[in-house]
Amino acid sequence: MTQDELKALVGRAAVEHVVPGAVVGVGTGSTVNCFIDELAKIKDRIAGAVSSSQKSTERLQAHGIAVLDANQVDSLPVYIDGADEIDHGGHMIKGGGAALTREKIVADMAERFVCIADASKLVQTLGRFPLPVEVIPMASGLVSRRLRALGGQPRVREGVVTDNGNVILDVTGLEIRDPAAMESDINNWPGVVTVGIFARNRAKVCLLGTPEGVRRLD
Ligand code: ABF
Repeated sequence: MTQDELKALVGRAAVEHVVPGAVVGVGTGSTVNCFIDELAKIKDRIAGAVSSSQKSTERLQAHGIAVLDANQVDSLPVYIDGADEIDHGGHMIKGGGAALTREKIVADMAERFVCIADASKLVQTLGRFPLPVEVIPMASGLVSRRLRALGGQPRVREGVVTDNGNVILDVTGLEIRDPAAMESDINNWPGVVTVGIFARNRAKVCLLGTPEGVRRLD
């Protein structure tokens, strides 16, 4: 099976996790695009969606799915999104698409994060994928120095300004053995908006696309 077929497989499987009658949180990326296309088939059974990016919003609306402002929504039973890396505990690196801040907000609103990914995203230890950190531009030098002190090599992502007007540092060379500790440490540095470690908001369920079918990690 191709990687695209594996993404389509988990996109279909994710529909079973949508709660009928409720608003669903929708992430970003090519795997989520497959999910959105499947969600369209049951759009009459949901109350709408909260989206983590402009791209997903456009795709949802093109299917006739109502996209609600996050501030209009009090309860979100489930958030479905992809990842750049996921470990066996459901901790993830996200932000390859630069939407990490909105993704973390919607993930935090939701009771349950369902991660959908092809099996190549599963790792023993997070860190091979460069860790994205969204930073207020004035602090990029300061934050870069602190990331170097942790053993990482940060680089400003060229040509990218986030939806929030900030820059992204991509950090290579980190072995993230304690995702929760590193997430809260980096999050506390002045100038950091969001670090792309999702440990506090880790996936409760991960649906992994494999050639043998959907593998579920709880
Ligand atoms: C979002 O999209 C991001 O957090 C992650 O960077 C990316 C995964 O995209 P894809 O499904 O295209 O690999 O979920």
